[in-house]
Amino acid sequence: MDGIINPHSDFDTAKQEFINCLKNNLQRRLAKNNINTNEYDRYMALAYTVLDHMVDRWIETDRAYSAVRPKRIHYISMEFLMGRALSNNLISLGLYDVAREALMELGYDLEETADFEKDAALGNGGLGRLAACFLDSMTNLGIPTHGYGILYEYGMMKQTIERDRQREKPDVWLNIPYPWAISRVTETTEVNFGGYVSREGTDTTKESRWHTSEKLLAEAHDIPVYGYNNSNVNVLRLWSAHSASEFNLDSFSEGRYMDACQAQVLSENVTKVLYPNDSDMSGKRLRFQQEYFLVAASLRDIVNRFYREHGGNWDVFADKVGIQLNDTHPGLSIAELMRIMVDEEHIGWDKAWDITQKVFAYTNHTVLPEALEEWPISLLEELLPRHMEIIYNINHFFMEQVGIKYPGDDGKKQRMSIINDRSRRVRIANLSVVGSHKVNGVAALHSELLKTTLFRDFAQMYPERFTNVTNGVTPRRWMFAANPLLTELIREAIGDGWMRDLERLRELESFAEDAGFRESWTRVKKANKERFAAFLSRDAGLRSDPSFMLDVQVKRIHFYKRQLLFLLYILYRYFDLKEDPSKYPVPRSFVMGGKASPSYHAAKELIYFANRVSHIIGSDPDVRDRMGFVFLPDYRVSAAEIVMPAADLSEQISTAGYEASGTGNMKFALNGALTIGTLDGANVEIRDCVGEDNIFIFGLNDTEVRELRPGYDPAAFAARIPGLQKIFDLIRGDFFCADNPGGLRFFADYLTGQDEYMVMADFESYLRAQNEADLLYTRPEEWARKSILNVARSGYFSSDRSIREYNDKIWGAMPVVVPRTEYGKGK
Ligand code: 26Q
Repeated sequence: MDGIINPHSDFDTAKQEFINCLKNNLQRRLAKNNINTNEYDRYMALAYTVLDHMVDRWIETDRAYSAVRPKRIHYISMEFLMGRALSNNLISLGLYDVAREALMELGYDLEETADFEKDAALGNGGLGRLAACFLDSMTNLGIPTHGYGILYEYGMMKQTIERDRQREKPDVWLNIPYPWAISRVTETTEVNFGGYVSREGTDTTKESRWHTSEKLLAEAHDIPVYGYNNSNVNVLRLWSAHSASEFNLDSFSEGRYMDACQAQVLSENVTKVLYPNDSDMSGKRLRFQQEYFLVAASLRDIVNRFYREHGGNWDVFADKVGIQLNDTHPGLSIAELMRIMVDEEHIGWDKAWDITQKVFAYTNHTVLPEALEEWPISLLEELLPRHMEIIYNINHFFMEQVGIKYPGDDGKKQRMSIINDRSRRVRIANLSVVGSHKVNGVAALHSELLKTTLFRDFAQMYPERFTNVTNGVTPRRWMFAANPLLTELIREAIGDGWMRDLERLRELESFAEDAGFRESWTRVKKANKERFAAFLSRDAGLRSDPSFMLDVQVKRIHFYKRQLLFLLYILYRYFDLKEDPSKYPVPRSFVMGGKASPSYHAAKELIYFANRVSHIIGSDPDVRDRMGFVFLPDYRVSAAEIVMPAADLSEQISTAGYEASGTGNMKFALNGALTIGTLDGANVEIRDCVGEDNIFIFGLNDTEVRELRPGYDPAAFAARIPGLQKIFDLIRGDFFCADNPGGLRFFADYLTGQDEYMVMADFESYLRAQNEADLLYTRPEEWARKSILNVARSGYFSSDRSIREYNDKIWGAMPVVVPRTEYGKGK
């Protein structure tokens, strides 16, 4: 094709070739001949140009995989929080510099052009972003991988702040064509619901026929994921729902045209919108349909590919197919694979069950019992009658095993049963544990807690099934793309070996002692704070002073994450400063950001509280040069990419025992922020890696939290801290909401009454840690030294390491090398 860069071109030739390709795309795909018209055309022409450079690698990968017929790993997830694609793809292709200079020659800025892209926000938060990082790492390790998810028409809702409250707006992200997905209309699969089951005889473990009553079509949309370290390309296949009614010709012959059209509309509802991560499952029938829709389409696709590659030889299925369940959301996969094998492939129950257990593995992301999925038996009977039978059978055989191992222990049976007899619901977590050969938590502490709390009985019965794989984040997005200045500085110091093996960041350690290097380090941080301040002003009309220490808490709003602790500290500091402006040695800019689930009332009130506090502090000239506080609206992947490189201090302050891992904590650390945090989730491992002198740890640990809980008296803790009483009085006296009497009283009452997440118990210790942070920041050289050591010692938190562990402990897949067909790697 015209303008494709010849891999042997030198930089200037490559640039000219890139410009030609861009102009060609502008003309032929967009029917424009002038790049100056508008940013949409510019962005699309650029995206098409990038795609033109990617397709050869994609095809070459397919060829290499087909030749090897390797074990393939399938990552099924209701969420993939991909964010933007353009810059990352340019980096993976080694064309970032070429593209930047090509655009520059045409008079445009690459960063600005890339800013036009909307985030693909097909996820709520940590779990969804982890899936995206994992696809990136699986590709970079050469593991033949397929991601499976849903192409929601509306992703994570947009958050605006109106009169200080969160308002949710639909995320209309497909109103312009999404260039990074290729629709594969020939890969459409059917998904069925409803009806009844028949068989010869009465044994439900035998081959049966499911007479379905409702048929949907799942259309495939493929998003390629490109390796940076290699030439591999793996695909994220997202399904969208469509009606199959055009096949129901009889309804037309009866003249029911409008009925058929209505069926069309109803079918498409299934993939209309991403559900928020609240734990109330009632009335979530559509969510259940989404989950089965993903499961059925993906399993069909996996089996089809297996047929193409291995015929119908089910003896090798478990050697060739691994399926990772991202939480219990795709847990119905276990029943679906059994159904396919028993009913369609004529494989007997026992052999089918053996294969199923070898294929599946399940990752748990929370110990909060209220977040466990339980679906009413009546819902399964109505929508998935055959699956309900299969689940009863799985449970029957499993209960037999439990009975053999623990004779007479009915409590055990009740707790471990897949069927909750009292609520008449199916426990998807128990199904997922029983149907998998491995179950993992996402950080060391979390995996231990799974074994002693949530899955205690299971861990006793099957100790070898439980394992840990600590989360990680992809350095391609979270360092190279998000923090080009730091990346360049590190390259100048230690070369680029670390960019393929993040543990080699350790080579930076000695530079912590180099005064000149520390100065450059601090300059980069300052520049990133300026970039953040510019973003904040452009995006939200808010101000943050880049000369202040930047202290950030960004994550979903949830009481266990304790945004209240942060907010209370901000208030405490504010009133202290009003009394004595010299009390704190360091001026600080506090940033809070995150979305509350639309039905999580208290979390939304917290956002209101934060915004009220932010206005009061922001409009007070007494403290203006000592502190600032803003609530960053619409926190999302692309905002994270700006704020994380800018942060000095990373707030990771959940009640110990509640945050499964956290991944923001890792992103901050890799970008040189110091962590102030509790011994929760992966914070424990961050402390182990960076060393306790280089992190501010405070608060109760998980054991102490458990021990303190009976008889916990938050008011007694509050009374110990002078200054807090005044804050509670002001809250109760409507100081922060004069126009809204009683509007914030809940928070004062909650903190001194229920305080479920023990904010008060940790407050004093948090104050001490915050003071330590101030003190250290008064010695910029020391701060920089610790910041450098944090980065140098955080290579462990690359998701490449996580994926290597998944492969060693769970999958056992062989990487496949794809021959290079690519273009030169930049300058
Ligand atoms: C369930 C049923 C119905 C509707 C929605 C949901 C649902 C959706 C999303 C429940 C939970 C989630 C998301 C959970 C999540 O993001 N957990 C986080 O996972 C991260 C990656 O492992 C961890 O780092 C975080 O600690 C954990 O909170």
